[in-house]
Amino acid sequence: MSDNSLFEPYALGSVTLSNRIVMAPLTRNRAGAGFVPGDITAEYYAQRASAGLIISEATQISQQGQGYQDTPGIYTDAQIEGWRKVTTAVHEKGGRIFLQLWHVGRISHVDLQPNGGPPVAPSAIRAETKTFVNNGFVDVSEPRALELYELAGIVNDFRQAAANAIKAGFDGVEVHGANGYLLEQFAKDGSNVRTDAYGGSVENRTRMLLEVTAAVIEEIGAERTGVRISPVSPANGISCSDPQAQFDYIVDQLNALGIAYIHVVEGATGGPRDVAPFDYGSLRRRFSKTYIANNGYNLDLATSHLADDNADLIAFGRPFIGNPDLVARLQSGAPLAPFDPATIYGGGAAGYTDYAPYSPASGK
Ligand code: 8OZ
Repeated sequence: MSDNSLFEPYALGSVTLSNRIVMAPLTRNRAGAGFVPGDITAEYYAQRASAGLIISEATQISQQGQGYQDTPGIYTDAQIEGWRKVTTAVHEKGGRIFLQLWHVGRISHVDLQPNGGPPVAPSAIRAETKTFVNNGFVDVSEPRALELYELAGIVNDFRQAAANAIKAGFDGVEVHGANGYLLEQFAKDGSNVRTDAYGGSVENRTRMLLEVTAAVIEEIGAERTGVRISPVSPANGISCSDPQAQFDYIVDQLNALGIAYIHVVEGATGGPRDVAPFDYGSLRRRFSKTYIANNGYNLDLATSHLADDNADLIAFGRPFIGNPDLVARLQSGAPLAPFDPATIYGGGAAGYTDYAPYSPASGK
């Protein structure tokens, strides 16, 4: 197995990763009061620090950007201090960690919004999906369309959040441009019917993502900035009539901005990889730096995609929930442990920090 490049180091921007396995962002809803990550979250990520790179759970850049209960933020001093414990714990174990910056847009609920107001979106179109709030899954609230004058403030929230992430000790940030959240709501025409400079053409629909990315780069540098996209995923009730044209353009522009990586959810997020035709090779060829591939990978698929040069790094999501030592298990051929679906979202240590590394004695 030593000839498998999955287990070899890799230079990502200015950081060296000990292998090509990335822990994908996973929402776990365990932040404490004030949406501050606690000691248990530091323990959870430190347990998984053998990943070449950890990308944190999606983290809201403002209260307006929150869409689910008990997700962490990166806009208060207490949140920065909470995250500093996480980055310190991961670095002490030799790991690397980026923070995923998140604005949910319309995927939210009035109970989470400032003054109980409506969530914001490019257009006032409610998504056919649910959010997790008040300890249960409920329909998302009807959003209001953002006024043109409000957009610069959101760009600035991303910029400030990126600065805060570096202050908290992160190695970089990933802009969440995927899975039906705000930046993808702008990019895909099923959720954007604006008639100003942020809607209509492929170029206009991409404007918000590019302004956010440029602001983050200005703040922390392109070598510490990545962007996650999900060209054909229907996650969170999103749709796009022309994903190949839209995402070829997005990736050309991101390439011109010089970011460290694109992180591509191939297919339906957490679902079938072949949900719709799409040429990921086109994105790969258009982007000169690192391509992180995600969604439904196992050891064989990861190995073959690296050997065929379809990707530089492979991100695993759900397998990291039950396998803190996923890298060692993949390398040794040990079986993977299942995870309990009932404890993914919310709760305490159970189903969070109590998954054990592989034990040859028990075979689990
Ligand atoms: C599952 C539950 C809540 C949020 C994503 C941030 O899909 C998420 C998410 C996933 O990117």
